[in-house]
Parts: sequence; C-alpha cells; structure tokens
Amino acid sequence: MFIKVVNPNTTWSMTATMGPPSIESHYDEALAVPGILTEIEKGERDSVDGYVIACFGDPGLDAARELAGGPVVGIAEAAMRAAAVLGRGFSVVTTLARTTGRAWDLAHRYGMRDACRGVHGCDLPVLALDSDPDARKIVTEACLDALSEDGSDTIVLGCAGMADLCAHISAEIGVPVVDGVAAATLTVPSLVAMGLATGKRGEFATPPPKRYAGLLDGFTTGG
Ligand code: 2AL
Repeated sequence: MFIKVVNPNTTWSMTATMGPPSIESHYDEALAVPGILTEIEKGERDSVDGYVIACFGDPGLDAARELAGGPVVGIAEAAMRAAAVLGRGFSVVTTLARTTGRAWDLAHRYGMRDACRGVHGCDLPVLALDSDPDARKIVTEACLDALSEDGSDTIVLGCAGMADLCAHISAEIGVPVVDGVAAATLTVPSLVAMGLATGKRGEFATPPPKRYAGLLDGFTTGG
C-alpha cells in the first residue's frame, strides 16, 4: 500500500516546489492548491493508493478528491471526526486567530458544528511553532484555557506543525488531544484496506477535459 502525505507548505515538504512557506491566510491557502493538485497528479501516475492533505485548512480537498482514484483525507476532517467519537465536545487550538474562521467553516462543512465548542488562536505564526522556544508552553496553556472556556472533552490541534507537541500536551492536560496528521495518516490506510475510495458517480467524478491557458497551462485535463 502506498499512501502519499501532501504537505501544502513548502517549509516541511521534501517534494513540493510550489507553495507558500506557511499557510495562515486565505491567500496562502489559495496559493497552496496548485502545488497540492500537482502532487496528486504525480501520485496518480505513481499508483498511489490514498492521500493525506496535511494542512488544517484542508486546502484543495474537494479538487483532490476529483483527481484521485483513492481516498483523500484532510487533517482537519480526520481530527474533528476522531475527536467527535472521543467525547461530546471538542475545542480546536490553532495558530493565528485569523485562521479560526476557516476552522469554523470546516466544522460546519463536516457536520461538526455542535461538537465543535470553540476555536482558539494562540497568536503563534505557523513557523514560530518550530522556532519559538516557548511554543510548547504557549500551545499547552491555550489548550487548558480552551478546555475551561468551552467545557469540552477533547482538544483538536489546529495545525500540522503542532503534531510533535501532541504527546506532551496530552500528558500535561490529561484529556485526549487529537493530532490531525496522525488521525488522517491512519484513516487513509484503513479506508484503502477496506477497499473504499471517493464515490465518483457525481460531484467527485474526474474533472471534464479542459484546456487551461497561461499560468494554468500545466493543469489542462483530459490529455
Ligand atoms: C496550517 C497547517 O496545518 N500548516 C500550515 O502551514 N498552516 N494551519 C494553520 N491553521 O495554521
């Protein structure tokens, strides 16, 4: 089984050549999508069985589902669905407050509006998760504040860059802490093992053949 984890920001990616260094605005998200779709296209040629989109805004998820034969799972969707079976309510703790609107949009989209009790920014830019020596402490405190403010049962970490903080935070705060990268990278092989993939008879069918020009020349579909 061959699962491809697409990291939409070029900072943590070993392969992407096109994309923003971090994703923390709608502009960043939009600019991340061409690089993601390029990686999915390449993955289809390499017979990849399924994909993870490893950015919490789940950028390009629907388009990736149209292109890929196998299942595609975003880390926000995987994390929210996992958290929803671990308790009645969860809180999302993410990077900058400006990204909370997108997380709420996704909670609505995934039918998680009731389970999602709050979305909290902790004023850390994505790249500061790596470089700020206080990052772990700041995120842990934001998780504790979120739990008491929202009365939630679990925490969802709202950035791929928080993955390596998960075990520590979980030990510190004593509630389940869901890292979407782990949730999605374990969900995709489960779906593949069950022989399941995106339903292709309607909305997620392969995009119709179309010639794209200019900047989008490389995205022409249908040979
Ligand atoms: C993210 C993420 O997961 N990766 C990235 O670059 N930005 N999400 C976020 N809310 O900051």
